[in-house]
Amino acid sequence: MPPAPAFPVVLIGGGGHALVVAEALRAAGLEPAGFYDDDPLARMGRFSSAHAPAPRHLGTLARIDLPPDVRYILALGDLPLRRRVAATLPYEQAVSVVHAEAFVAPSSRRGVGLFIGPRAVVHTLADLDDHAIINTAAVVEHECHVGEGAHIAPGAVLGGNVRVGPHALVGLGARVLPGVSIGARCVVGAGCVVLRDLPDDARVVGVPARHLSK
Ligand code: JB2
Repeated sequence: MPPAPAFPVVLIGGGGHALVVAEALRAAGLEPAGFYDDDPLARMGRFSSAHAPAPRHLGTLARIDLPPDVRYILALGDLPLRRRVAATLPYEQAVSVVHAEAFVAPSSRRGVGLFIGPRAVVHTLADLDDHAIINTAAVVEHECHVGEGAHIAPGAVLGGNVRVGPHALVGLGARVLPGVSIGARCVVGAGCVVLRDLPDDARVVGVPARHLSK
């Protein structure tokens, strides 16, 4: 289990993704210090346990007021929203949350503000840019590059040397063959198998992947 950070961590978001991030924090022995969400009744408010009350609602996403000794993690799943909110927050206060049961190769390079979920694998010399999400049981094989704010969804697999552009989504259970490049902001549908490079903003579905018309 990684050592618990020595400062309070707040969650930016209070929905389903925030629940998963909060669970990973607890697995590392740290209680979330609160959450920001436009909805004060967001689901995070129900995340109590026998040992800890539910995290407190601290304010809306438009008014995030972080004291200098507090760290945050983006805990919103919506990629455009994450990007907008990240631009308003102090970079130096972002913290990564890595589930205690993830495998993260020591040789990998990791930016800040990452979420790496349970059973995820980040393999040899993989390179993760800031605020990427490597979700539950996703596999990022050797020497992959995952761009800023990109999301590798639960169960998705990137073969060796895959490149995923910034703010792209590789959907649930998708497969990307070794050496393939996925452009910025692409959306790869659930279960898709990507055999060839995708340009920026492509949206693909199916096996093998085919482009959706605009
Ligand atoms: O403009 C907004 C917005 N403003 C505040 N758009 C959206 N989509 N959400 C907004 N929110 C807040 O984000 C909502 O008040 C709500 O609390 C939260 C979204 O919660 P939800 O559970 O719908 O989604 P999520 O982003 O936490 O998780 C999604 O992405 C994850 C990666 C879900 O699809 C999860 O199933 C998924 N694992």
